[in-house]
Order: sequence, then structure tokens, then C-alpha cells
Amino acid sequence: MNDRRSTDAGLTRELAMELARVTEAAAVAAARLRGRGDEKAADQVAVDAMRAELNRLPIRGTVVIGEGERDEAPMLYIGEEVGLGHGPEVDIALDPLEGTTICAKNMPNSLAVISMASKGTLLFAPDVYMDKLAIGPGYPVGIVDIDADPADNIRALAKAKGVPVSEITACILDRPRHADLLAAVRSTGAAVRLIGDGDVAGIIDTTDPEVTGVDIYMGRGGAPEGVLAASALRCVGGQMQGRLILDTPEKIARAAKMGISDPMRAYKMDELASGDVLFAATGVTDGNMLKGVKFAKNYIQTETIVMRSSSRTVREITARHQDIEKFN
Ligand code: VTB
Ligand code: MG
Ligand code: MG
Repeated sequence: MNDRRSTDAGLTRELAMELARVTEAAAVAAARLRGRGDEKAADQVAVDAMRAELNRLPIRGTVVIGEGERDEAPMLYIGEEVGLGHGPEVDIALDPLEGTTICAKNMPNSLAVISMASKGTLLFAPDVYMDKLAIGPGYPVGIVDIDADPADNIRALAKAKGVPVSEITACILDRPRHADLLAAVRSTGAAVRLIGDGDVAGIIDTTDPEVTGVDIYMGRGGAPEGVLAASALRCVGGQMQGRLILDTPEKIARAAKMGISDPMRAYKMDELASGDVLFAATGVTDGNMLKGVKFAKNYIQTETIVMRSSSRTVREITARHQDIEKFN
């Protein structure tokens, strides 16, 4: 059937809505521990809540990007099977609390994030670093390139946008490893938004520069977060490239075991996430696109973005949970 609303993997529109519940639950749990300075505790409750919700879904899911290997992560480890055990076979990438430090410090842009895709279509990436480059929709394909000089990328983007370079803002993780990148970008006259953590939010920000003020994301962060961000961009449109940093024989061997034969390969957005994909993120702390969880006297309010690549629908869902008990 040639119907955009159905997909071969059974990633139905209903499942997209179900994913909102999954990230809402994780976000509420983590938000109770905002600003307590305890990253581990906040992460753990988010993991537990996300797993409980996932196991209520009518799917046969496998976690392909998760909290780590089975021995280091008791729950939501890579390879864990989730769901009710009937329904479509899907692969899942998740980060129940993306930006644990942000949440512990109660700073902006921590999220509960998940993406679900047709089996075998998300890059099975080891937990190493990834060089990332992302821009939002509306630009000709290939105007920026991960192998080009960062300053040239900024200038090409400004030209394509039809603005002076001084009106471009790049989002970069604030890390010593980015000193050269930062200098190169600043040499063009562009502005830089430095973020402490949370590059999934940083990359999603490029999809709506008028709201977020971010035009381009550049730099090195976690590979799992790269696959999650690519899933989101697949739904909204935009361009992303990522290259795994496999800089030791041990990492090259680990990647090889996961099926990665060329350690230097630069992956395009639709190679990081190649099939139909559903994506959901709920704000834990206030952010540029999503407000964090609000605890009122008689309700809990969440803001969630839900996207679906096959229809390219982006929904923002504000939910008022009046049955507070269900989150206890
Ligand atoms: C990023 C960011 C995460 O880790 O991927 C980053 O998205 C990786 O870099 O929020 P560092 O090892 O330098 O932190 C986080 O900051 C934390 O998971
Ligand atoms: Mg995590
Ligand atoms: Mg993370």
C-alpha cells in the first residue's frame, strides 16, 4: 500500500504518540531531582521510569543505543529487549536523561530523549566520541561539510542564508578540545553559543534558528547522542554529518565487532538513521524549544516534541497530568 501514513516497519502514528508518554515519564522522574547536585540519582530514576513505560508498549523492541553494555548498565543496556513482546520489531535509541550534569545543576536544556526505527536502520555505534556538524532545513545539500575548514563552512552557510557572517551563530560544547574550532569560527566574525552539555538539544536547535538563535552545530560529543540527534533531523529536515572518533586499536576493535569496518568513515544523516523513524523528547529543565517539567499544586505539566519521519509531522505537546499519583 502506497500510504505515507503507514510504514513497512509498523511504526504507526499511534506509536509516535505513545513515545511521548515514555519521555514524559522519564522527564518527570528526573525533574524531581533537578538541582540536587546528584547526577547519578537523577539518571537512575529517569532510566527506571523510561524502562517501565517502554515495557507497556506493543512492540518487540531492541535497545541499540542505550545506557551502555549489559555489565555496566543494569537497565536499558545495549541489546536489552523491551516492550510487550508482540507488535512490530523495532530498534530503539534512548537517553533517559540527556545532560545529567545540566539537570543536577538545574541549568537549561536537559531532555529525556528516545527514537524508534525500523529494525537495523540506526547506526549501531559504540559509546565513543563523534565529530558532528549539523544545520537545519532549507539549505542546498552539501553546502557545509565535515571535512571542510570550519571557517569555510560558516562563510558558506552565511552566503546560503543571505546574511552577513556576523549574523550566524554556531553552537559548540564548551570543552578545551574545541579551542581550535572556537578560534576558527570566531575568526570569521560569527557568534558562538557555548553549551556546558546537551548536544542533542544543540543540534535540534539548528532546525529553528528564528526561535533558538542557533544556525549551525559543530564539534565533538557523544556518538550515541549523535544518532539520537540524526533521528530528530531526519524528521524535521536538515543536514548532519558525523564521524566516530576511533583513535585507539581498542576502539577500532570494538567498533569492528559492531559491524563498522571503516573507522574513518563520515556518516551522513540518513546513514546515521536510515529508515523510518519516530522521535520524542521531553524537557526536564527549561530549554530553548521545550520548557522543563512544572510541578504545580494539583498537576504536573510537561512539554514534549514528537516527530515522525514518514509524515514529517512535528508536534509539540503540552500535557497537564492531573493524576499526580501515576508518577509516584
Ligand atoms: C555530549 C553531550 C552530553 O556528553 O555528547 C557530551 O551531549 C560528550 O562530551 O550531554 P564530554 O565527554 O566532554 O562531556 C554530555 O555532555 C554528557 O553526556
Ligand atoms: Mg544517559
Ligand atoms: Mg547523554
